[in-house]
Amino acid sequence: MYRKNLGMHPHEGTVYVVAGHGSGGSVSGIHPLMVAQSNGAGSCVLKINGATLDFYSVLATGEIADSFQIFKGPLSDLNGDGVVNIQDLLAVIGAWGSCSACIEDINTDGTVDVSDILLLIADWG
Ligand SMILES: [Ca+2]
Ligand SMILES: [Ca+2]
Repeated sequence: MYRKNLGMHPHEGTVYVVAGHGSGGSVSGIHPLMVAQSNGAGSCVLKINGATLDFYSVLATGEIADSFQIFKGPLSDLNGDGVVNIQDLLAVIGAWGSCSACIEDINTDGTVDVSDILLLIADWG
């Protein structure tokens, strides 16, 4: 699952996919933005279900060469289950106080406190 860095706003963050599946061939070098590359023939599949996007790089043999998942939901959904409920609230309470780069610090001000609970309550459900 891709979870963007803390401190980024809802419209920030990018995942790049270069989907150039062809008939294979030779490729030399790697683009600086690319973490990995594959020369195998195949296709890319996007499966979108509600707030979840699943990406699969499927080779011609049917083998899944790579995959990732993006969940686009409220930051208050700390466990990524698609709802903001008591489990997320308990996680905030459990991380109460000074907190550096933790997901419970919903407003990313360096402290888990009542401000984060108010944001969580606003996203409840
Ligand atoms: Ca949740
Ligand atoms: Ca906070």
